[in-house]
Order: sequence, then C-alpha cells, then structure tokens
Amino acid sequence: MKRLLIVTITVLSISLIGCVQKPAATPPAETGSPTTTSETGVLENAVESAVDKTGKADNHAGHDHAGHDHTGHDHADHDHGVKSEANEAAKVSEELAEKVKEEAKEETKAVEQKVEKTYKEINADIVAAYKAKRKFDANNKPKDPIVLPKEYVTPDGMAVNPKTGTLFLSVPNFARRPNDTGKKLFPAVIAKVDVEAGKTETVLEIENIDNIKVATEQIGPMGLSFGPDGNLYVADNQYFFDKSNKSRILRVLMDGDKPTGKVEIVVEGTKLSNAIYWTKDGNYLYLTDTFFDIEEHHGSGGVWQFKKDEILNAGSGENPSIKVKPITKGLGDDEHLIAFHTVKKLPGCGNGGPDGLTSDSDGVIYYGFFDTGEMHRLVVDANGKVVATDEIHPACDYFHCCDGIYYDAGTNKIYINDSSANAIHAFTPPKDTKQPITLETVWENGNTDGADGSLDQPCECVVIGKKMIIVNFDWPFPELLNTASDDPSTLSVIELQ
Ligand SMILES: [Ca+2]
Ligand SMILES: [Ca+2]
Ligand SMILES: [Ca+2]
Repeated sequence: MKRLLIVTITVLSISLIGCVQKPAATPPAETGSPTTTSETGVLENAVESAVDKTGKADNHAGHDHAGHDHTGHDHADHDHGVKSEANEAAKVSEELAEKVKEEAKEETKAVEQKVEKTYKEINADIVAAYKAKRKFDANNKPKDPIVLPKEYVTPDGMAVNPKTGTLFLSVPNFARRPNDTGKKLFPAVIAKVDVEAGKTETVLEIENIDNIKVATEQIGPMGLSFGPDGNLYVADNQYFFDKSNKSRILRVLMDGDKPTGKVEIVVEGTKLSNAIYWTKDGNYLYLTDTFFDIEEHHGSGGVWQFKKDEILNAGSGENPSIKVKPITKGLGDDEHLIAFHTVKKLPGCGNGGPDGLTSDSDGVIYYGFFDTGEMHRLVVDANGKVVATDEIHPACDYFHCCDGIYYDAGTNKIYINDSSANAIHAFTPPKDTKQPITLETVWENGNTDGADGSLDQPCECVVIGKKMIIVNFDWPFPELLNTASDDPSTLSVIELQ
C-alpha cells in the first residue's frame, strides 16, 4: 500500500500548489452536528479546521508564485534605449532571468514544505479528535513482547493450527529496502511461534520454493489460514512488486505442524491478496483484495469467496489452479467476487480498501478498509449466497484504519488492529445482524520502536486463552503514527482482563 499512498500524497501536494482542488471534506455524519459537542461533531470540527488550514496554505502558494511573474515582467519593461547598451542590458536580463528561475525553484521547495507541514497538521487534528473519543484500561498495557529474529523485519499474518494449537506467523519482509523497491534484504518465511517460551522458529523459507517462483522473483506471504485438509493457505501479495494482477493464494502442504516442503498455487490473478479466512465449518475460503486500481475511483477493492469443493484440489497434481478475472467494473466481473467497494476520499486518508476479515460464531462475515476504517458485515446462507449486507462502521468515525481483524470465541469479541494509530479496538458482534455495533478500545500508544512491548504498527492479532498476541508490521508510511522500521521486530502481548 505504501507506494500508492505516496502517490496519493503527491497528488494532494500538486493540487494544493496548483490551487486547483482542496481535499474533500468529510461526508455528512448520520448523527451529531459540527456545532454540538457530540463525538461526531468533534471529528467534523477537526476536519473542517484542517481543510481550512489547507485552504490558507493554498492561497499563500498562489500569491508567492504570482510575485515571481511580476519580477520578470518589470525587468522587461525597462529593457529599451541606446543600441550600445543593448548587449549589456541583454546580459543583465539573462542573469536576472536565471536569478528569478533559481528563486522560483527555492520558492517552490518552500511551498512544498509548507504543504507537507499542512498535511501533517491535518493528521494531527484528526488524530486528536479520535483520541478524545477513545478511553482504555491502563491494565491492558502490553508487556514482555516476543522479540523476533533480526531477519524478520516485516512480519504480517498469523494462524493457529486448529488440530495442534500451534501458532504460525508469516514474514514477507517488505521493509528496509532502498526506496522500498528492488530485492528484499531477507527472504520471506513461515515461522512457528512458541508463545509460552517467547521463541520463534523458521519452518519454511517460502521465498525459495522453486515451483511457485514468478517473474517478480519475490513472494509476499500475508494472511494465513488452516484449511479443513490440515494444510496452511497463504495470501501471496505480489502487489508491492507488480501491480498487474499477479497476487495468489498458495497452499503449504503440512504434516501436522511441519511443512512438507511442497507448496501449490491454488488461486491466481488477484490484485493485492491480503487477509485470508477459512470458515469454521471448512466450507468456504474468503480473501480480501485491497486495491483494484479502477481509474474512476479514488480506491476500490473487494472480497473473494471460494467453495471448499473447488478449492481443495485446485493446483494439486494435474488439477489447474483457479484463475480469477481482473476486476475492472465491479461485481459480475468474476463469479468469485462477492463484495465490491469504492473507498471514500477523505483528508488525511489514503485509498486502501478491504483488509481485515473474519467471521463470528454464527458465520457472519466482517471486514474493514485499511485507509478509512469503514467496516462491513455480510450474512451468507448455507449455499454461500450473500443474503444481507450493511456498513457497521462509517469511514473515519471511531477510527480510520482497519488492518487485520480477529474473532475470539472466549471473549465473544472481534478485535481490530488499527495500524495507523498503534491501537486495538473491539466490539461484540450483535446476535441480531440488524443491530449496530458498539466500539471500545483495548489499548493505544504513541510512536515507538516496540522494545518495551508497545504496539509498533499492529496489523494482525490472535487470542490464545487470555493472551492477545499482536503482530507489529513496522513498515511505516506518512499517514501512520509509526515513523520508522526499527529493531526490534516484535509481537506485542496483552493479558486480557
Ligand atoms: Ca492485513
Ligand atoms: Ca520495531
Ligand atoms: Ca517502528
């Protein structure tokens, strides 16, 4: 997502410099008003004031540039008279023109810096508004993190093997490349986590499995989920290497907790494979796709659904993998796509769509958007057909970033990893799927390197007993509190009250 976000910021900067367009204001909230002291009002005021600040920077930029135009023009007006002075005048004129050009360059740089500052101010105001809404119990402070090996710079997904209770971790290692491009410093791996001992062990160097190699020569294992066949299904996100529908679902063949060394390609042609989720009954596999990159939308993405019967043998032996069609319009482009969304354009927010995905004990599917925190609920019937769908959290309301989400049956709660704010939020899924949800915050902290166990860009979590294990992705971009991919790489641990 990082590169697209940078593009978004560049576009925002260009529009500010060119006095063409201001960032869109937040859409009208369903409750509250900007003049009330309601929670919605607080956020709206913050956004309005941020947009107002943007407007000021905007005018300032325009004025400065106009000044330069006059300087050049005035000099030209005086350039006339005696022929013998003409050469000298021309020379002076050239020098002046050069000077003006240099000044203009400096000025542009200064304006760009101002715009950058304004952008940060937008975020600061929005963050302050969120913080005013959220309270949490100090006893939930994460401590005693599981410190990961130095070569696990970007961990991402987790899954517990339902047959053995062992926790597995995916480590795509996207971070710390020069300019975040080119070959990764460390290979992508699948690891086993011993939660009690606080130790990890690489069980598969998935980067170097020959038969799954692609033109990008890199693998991006993100979401993990165990299938009814006991194998580990992996969302392979190729988007950070190649944006042309090269992402996949892979099957790591397992013998209990031990990968056999064989990996198969199950699904091909997704855009950004992110979260993957086998339903508890083992009948369906779901996958979120975060970017479809459809030109007319600020952002777009969706949810894929695959039936057990078609997927369990796909890519195995002589069976071909499932090749999904590119999504260029929306639902109907491919039969496996069951949800399609565009992403609202809001100040301080990027364009990442569906990311975290899970289901509750009744099989209701929940998912949320990375860059706005918009969340949705899907009710599917016994045949996997969507029979009801609704938005349960509007964009940029209680929070504005939904990375991985996880349903814990013990506490009957869905936990949300808010990558942007270094926070974990939660809600109890209502039995009546027409009822709204009530959000709470488990914990949030400021920018950190993670050494003291604090959240350092949380992206996924699981709950084992009363212990919540949280993966810190720690690959920042400008909209997040996290400012640096830094050692140590950690899994945070919260003892739930
Ligand atoms: Ca994710
Ligand atoms: Ca760190
Ligand atoms: Ca960090």
